[in-house]
Amino acid sequence: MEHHLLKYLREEILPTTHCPGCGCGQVLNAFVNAIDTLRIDPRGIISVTGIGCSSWIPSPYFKGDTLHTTHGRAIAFATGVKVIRPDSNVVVIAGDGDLAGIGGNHLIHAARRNVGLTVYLVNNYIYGMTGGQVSPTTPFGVVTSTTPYTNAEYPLKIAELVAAAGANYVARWTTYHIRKLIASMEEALQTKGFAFIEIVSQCPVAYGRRVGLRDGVAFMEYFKENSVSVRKSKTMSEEELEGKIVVGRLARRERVEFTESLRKIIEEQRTGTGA
Ligand SMILES: Cc1ncc(C[n+]2csc(CCOP(=O)(O)OP(=O)(O)O)c2C)c(N)n1
Repeated sequence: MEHHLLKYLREEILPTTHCPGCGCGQVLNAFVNAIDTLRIDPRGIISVTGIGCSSWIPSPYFKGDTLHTTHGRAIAFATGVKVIRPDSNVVVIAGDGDLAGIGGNHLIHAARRNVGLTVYLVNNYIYGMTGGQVSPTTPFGVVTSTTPYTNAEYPLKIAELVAAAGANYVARWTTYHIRKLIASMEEALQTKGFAFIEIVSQCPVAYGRRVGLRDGVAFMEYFKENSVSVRKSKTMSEEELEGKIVVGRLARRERVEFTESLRKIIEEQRTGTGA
């Protein structure tokens, strides 16, 4: 990390607990880069996390207020924070197990309501922290600790699902596309309404070793070779897209943000001008 960005971190507790080659450090680096470029005061950011390795990205390292909640419930807590503190930047960072698995229902409905949250879902295809169990984004046919004879389930296209649910901003990038990811994180932070980025990331320890990708470099090569842009994907058949990672922006809308609508209704009722 560039030296001037260390001011956003609690240096006294570095290095982080993440394993060598893990993508969580890249995501943290991209996050503070985006904040630095936008000149956002970290004291105005409230990060909310669930449970998992990726939930440790902001908590405890990022020097802002952090709410480290229970597994799967980050978005529910974050919605409460946004309702009470509508002017703060509420950022959720958590894993695919947390946000798409146990917390999947909260994710869909926060997108539908268009709650003003910035959500970075770190998709490492696995439950990393607990040792590599299958998750809703694990590819079909892969061996995990809970699918020793290969995974019989198809993975969820989580970014497409969030876009279909109605979020104002949706994108997908990998940790290989670090500059595009930073720019996208900036767009998400500036979005009024629900902003979501699926960040495809690497877990060499709990996932990679089972699929022949043993370190961070192997993952970078894999992400580079297997990503296709949203634009190109539109010219490809479903068979051609099999195993590909579609990267880019998937949605951008201007629907009214949830807590804004809520405050408007409250104000109308208070002044007797509402329905
Ligand atoms: C209610 C509940 N169920 C299960 C767990 C155990 N648990 C801790 S982290 C985790 C999954 C982590 O995977 P993910 O959310 O994808 O994050 P990662 O560690 O891969 O970044 C699980 C199942 C828990 N802490 N609480």
